[in-house]
Amino acid sequence: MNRRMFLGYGAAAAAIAPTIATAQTPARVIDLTIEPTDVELIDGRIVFQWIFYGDQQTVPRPVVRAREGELLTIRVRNNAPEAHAFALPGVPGAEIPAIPPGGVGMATFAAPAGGTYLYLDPLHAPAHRLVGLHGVFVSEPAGNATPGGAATPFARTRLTPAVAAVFDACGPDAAARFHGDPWRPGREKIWLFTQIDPALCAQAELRQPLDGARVRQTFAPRYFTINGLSGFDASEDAATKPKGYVGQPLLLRTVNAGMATHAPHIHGNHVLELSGVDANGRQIIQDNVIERDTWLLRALDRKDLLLPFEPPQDIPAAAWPPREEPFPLRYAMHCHIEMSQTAGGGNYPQGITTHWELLGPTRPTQQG
Ligand SMILES: [Cu+2]
Repeated sequence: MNRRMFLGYGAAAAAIAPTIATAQTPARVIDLTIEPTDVELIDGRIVFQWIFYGDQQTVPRPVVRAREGELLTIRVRNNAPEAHAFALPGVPGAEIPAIPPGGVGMATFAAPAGGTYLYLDPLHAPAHRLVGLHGVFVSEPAGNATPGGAATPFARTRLTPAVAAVFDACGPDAAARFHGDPWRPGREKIWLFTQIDPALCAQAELRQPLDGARVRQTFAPRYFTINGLSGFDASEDAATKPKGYVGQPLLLRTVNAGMATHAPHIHGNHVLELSGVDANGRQIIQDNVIERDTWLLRALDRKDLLLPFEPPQDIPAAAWPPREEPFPLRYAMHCHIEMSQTAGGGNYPQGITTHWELLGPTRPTQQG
């Protein structure tokens, strides 16, 4: 396929294409730019990072969205003074091996099965992605309904009976396990976790050679971020904090771009673990869905979970809805790997933490 045939500009984080691409449809072009950037951390410290920017070069780490099967050309401009690369692990053909300083690289591929993916710079792995070059890619599924007719974030051909049953259990039926609305596409939050080692960032800024094996041994994270933020900044970030009424299930797309393991832990509701990845980065849809209050996110893990927005199970039915505690009820999410709660080696709780909010016991549609 001649890549130079594909003309036209797309926006990163753009709306979903209205049609599924065919061989006759030109690829939609998504532009990303790699820029050296100074980033201010939660305690005021400035570190050097490389960042992928999207549309107009203003949006850092843009969420790239596509429709399953859609033909895409990712076009990456490298504005840094050293070579970079691009990859979407688990997606065949989604790779640009090397982009020279000032150069542009392209890869054309079909958007993968519905689900959550991580794009990154694979050079000197894990060095370049740990200095900041990573972001989330979301594929919206084609033909995603369960046999019972419920929408899901996964390809219908990959759905397992267990995951289909979760989405079939969300709905207006009085007997539904998660009584309320069905899950709706777009009702989601992305939680992109990573870690920052200022010493590694300084090496990158000074253009010292980065050796992946050595970085793996010496990486000493001192800052921990969710969607690029830490502590108070993350806990009040609208793009990070799930909000809704009882009966409004929400998808959590959780991704670990770093090297340290995380164990996100959530109060108020259990989450249902729907998907993960195998050792080669290929998507796994769970065939046994487990309710969790804590889930494991190893390096490069991608897990989709459903936050059901049900009445908290610890509250007896006779005491629900609460009469003395006013809504919204706020619940914490914090990582159970304790170092990730700190910043700069000890500043607690300025690491990976956020909140979610239960706005009320019934949805506004029911309140008339
Ligand atoms: Cu806790």
